[in-house]
Amino acid sequence: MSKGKALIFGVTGQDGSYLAELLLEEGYTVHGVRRRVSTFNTGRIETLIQNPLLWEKRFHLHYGDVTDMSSLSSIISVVKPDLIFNLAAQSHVGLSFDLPVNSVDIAGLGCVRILESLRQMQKLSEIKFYQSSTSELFGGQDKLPLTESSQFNPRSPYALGKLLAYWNTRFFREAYGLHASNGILFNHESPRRGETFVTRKITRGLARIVLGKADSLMLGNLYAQRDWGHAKDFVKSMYLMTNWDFGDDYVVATGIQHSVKDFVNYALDYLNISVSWEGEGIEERAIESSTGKVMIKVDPGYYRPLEVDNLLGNSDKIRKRLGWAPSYSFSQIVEEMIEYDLEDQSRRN
Ligand code: NAP
Ligand code: G4F
Repeated sequence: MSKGKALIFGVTGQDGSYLAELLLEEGYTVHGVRRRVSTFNTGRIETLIQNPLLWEKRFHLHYGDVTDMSSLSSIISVVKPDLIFNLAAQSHVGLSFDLPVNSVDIAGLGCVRILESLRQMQKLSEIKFYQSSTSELFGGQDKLPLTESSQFNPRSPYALGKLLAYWNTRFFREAYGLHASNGILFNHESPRRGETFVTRKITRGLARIVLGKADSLMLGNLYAQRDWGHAKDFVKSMYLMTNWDFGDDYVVATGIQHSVKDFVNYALDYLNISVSWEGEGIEERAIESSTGKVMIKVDPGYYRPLEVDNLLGNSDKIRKRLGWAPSYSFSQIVEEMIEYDLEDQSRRN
């Protein structure tokens, strides 16, 4: 028997796909919202669609968009969910500087539209709501490590949109008694990470170089520091939040920090590639020791108008109260992503 119905906005993304798998394992019927686009966007949930025991039995998809309130009301009234997870966003921080209105609309007003649809439909007492908030809210300016009470200092249109969603989620909890939680998620990665985020760009780019499909890899700020975990661990935290007695806000982080350059060096070591780093700033590059070729270069085109230099989280609250803990180490994440990209790239022409 189904444990209940979960509705996921952003089901086609990295986290949405892992969350759908987790909820199905936990016994839920899962409904996901996908956008109508001109290319396939269901690659990450293809195994669920192809599974005859799940597809349109315990796993369903609906066309919708968080910028279109009428689609949200109609999906919610058809599905009648017990749990709603809002993971929908234009989630690329760098791109949000070029698409500020769209990024704020999806990340910020998207959450307002979902919760306002629930309020108008008088569904607030029947539903538990989860919002994917972000460590980008902190902007890397406060004392580290960052906790639920650290100061917010958003430094991108993406973070500005997420700030609205964060406060709107709290507002619905406090004003209307909704069981609503914010996961203040630090960076999390996996082989399903979008190809333009830095970790996947590195593992995919190096795999292509190893296979002779590319000569070099161009990166931006090598010295940004992030607290990187695995997406599979992070989606567990979302489920735990909706299962607790009341909604609340939680930092979700590993508590371990690495720079972009550390990530590159770790990946190179794993691939047995020896390089020497030379130059500084936009002249910095990694030269392959055996060939003398430039393998990695800095391209200032990837610099952002405002950077978040330093993110490190303290997740004591969720660890103590909900028993959450990361299970993947940094090295396991890098290795899994490299192995995936080596195999994936060798399959492609
Ligand atoms: P992702 O791979 O970029 O997935 C984003 C999802 O949102 C995709 O399913 C995307 O659909 C969907 N989406 C975009 N615009 C939409 C719209 N207008 N209406 C409905 N759906 C829309 O991101 P992720 O890494 O899985 O992250 C999930 C959420 O957590 C995001 O909100 C992100 O901002 C937040 N977050 C992520 C991290 C991280 O490190 N991964 C950390 C903190 C917070 P398409 O597939 O059609 O594009
Ligand atoms: O991988 P990134 O693009 O992730 P970023 O900006 O930290 O954002 C991710 O994590 C947030 C949580 O903290 C999420 F809310 C957000 O949705 C997203 O999932 O960049 C990481 C760092 C940045 O400092 C960036 O400037 O890597 C630096 N970087 C250096 N070279 C690069 C590159 N980033 C990208 N995307 N591409 C580069 O070539």
